[in-house]
Amino acid sequence: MRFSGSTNFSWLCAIAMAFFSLSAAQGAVVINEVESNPAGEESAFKATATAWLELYNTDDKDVDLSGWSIKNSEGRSITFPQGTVIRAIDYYVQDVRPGWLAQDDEVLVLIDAGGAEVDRTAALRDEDDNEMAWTRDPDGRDTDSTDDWKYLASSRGF
Ligand SMILES: [Ca+2]
Ligand SMILES: [Ca+2]
Ligand SMILES: [Ca+2]
Repeated sequence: MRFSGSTNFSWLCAIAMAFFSLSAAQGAVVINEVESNPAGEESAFKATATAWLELYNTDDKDVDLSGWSIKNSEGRSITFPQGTVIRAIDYYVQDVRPGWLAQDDEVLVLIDAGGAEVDRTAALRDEDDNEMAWTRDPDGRDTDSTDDWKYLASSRGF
């Protein structure tokens, strides 16, 4: 009997650590910056500019993005190919096709290879045809608040 208490405690520790590892892993990569309206024309046929989004890995370990995807507010997805890796404390930029990023209240969702939601942006509106973009500030800030986001001079890949 004397040992049952510590056994239970060990189990609780194991469960708590499992939860902690899980949440730490899922929180490691965020959608960090979105440029839906770069200076120039990004619509099809006459494009002179390309819209893009940036991921940021807040963890000190590389993360394998193979099979992860980004879904836009129309439900269309971009899936990262096998072998896609985002380095520790580093950025990954994804250019997108014309029109893929809405310039009016776009919400993007990052989904891992198992189909679980990893991150979600605020509703981002960029009607200015210039080099300003929505970014988490500071990079990686994620409190599930619209205050995480600021409209600043774009910083693609850094
Ligand atoms: Ca533009
Ligand atoms: Ca812009
Ligand atoms: Ca950036």
